[in-house]
Amino acid sequence: VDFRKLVIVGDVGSGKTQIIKTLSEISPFLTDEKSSIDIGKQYTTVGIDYGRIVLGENIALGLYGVPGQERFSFVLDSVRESLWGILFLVKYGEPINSKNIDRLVNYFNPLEKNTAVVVAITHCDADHQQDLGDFSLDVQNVFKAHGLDAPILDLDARDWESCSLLLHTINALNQYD
Ligand SMILES: Nc1nc2c(ncn2[C@@H]2O[C@H](COP(=O)(O)OP(=O)(O)OP(=O)(O)O)[C@@H](O)[C@H]2O)c(=O)[nH]1
Ligand SMILES: [Mg+2]
Repeated sequence: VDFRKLVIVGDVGSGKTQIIKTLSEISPFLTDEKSSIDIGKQYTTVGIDYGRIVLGENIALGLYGVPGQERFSFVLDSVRESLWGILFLVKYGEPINSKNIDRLVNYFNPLEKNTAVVVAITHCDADHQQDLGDFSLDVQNVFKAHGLDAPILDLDARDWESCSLLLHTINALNQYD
């Protein structure tokens, strides 16, 4: 069986754990714990969340959700290599954490390793002062500064179709490079 790895990174509360809950065909291994510091929600990922789906005959995809809080970033070392793709989640309505994006891009180095990168904007269902289109352009520019021309999609991490479309986008990137 061909086993591929998708790593899901991004801000606290952006929906990394939720995507795994939505997509995984096995009951996911989740590492949510009550956060000891105030991050605006009760539970946060402290290890690697894991889910798995079948992509095709003899192809399995492992979904790895890493913690959004930087203090847990040492766990990234176990999901750094041989990636099928990196999914960056950005939460609409919050200031873009470009420092964190920079840190992750430098860490995974997708340009050099030719790893597919897709960016998804979550929480688009809520209204915010900044127009969603403008927000997306700002996000795009953060990646462009790294020479990455990554597709940017709107995503509802709770919605299976929305998450599936995203996988198709990553699949397409892997076929045409
Ligand atoms: N309305 C809405 N809620 C969402 C969306 N994506 C995720 N959520 C919800 O936002 C909350 C936080 O999502 P999580 O998946 O726990 O966030 P996370 O990225 O894993 O956060 P950390 O593990 O703390 O880094 C959950 O209640 C999700 O169901 C979205 O697109 N729209
Ligand atoms: Mg989480």
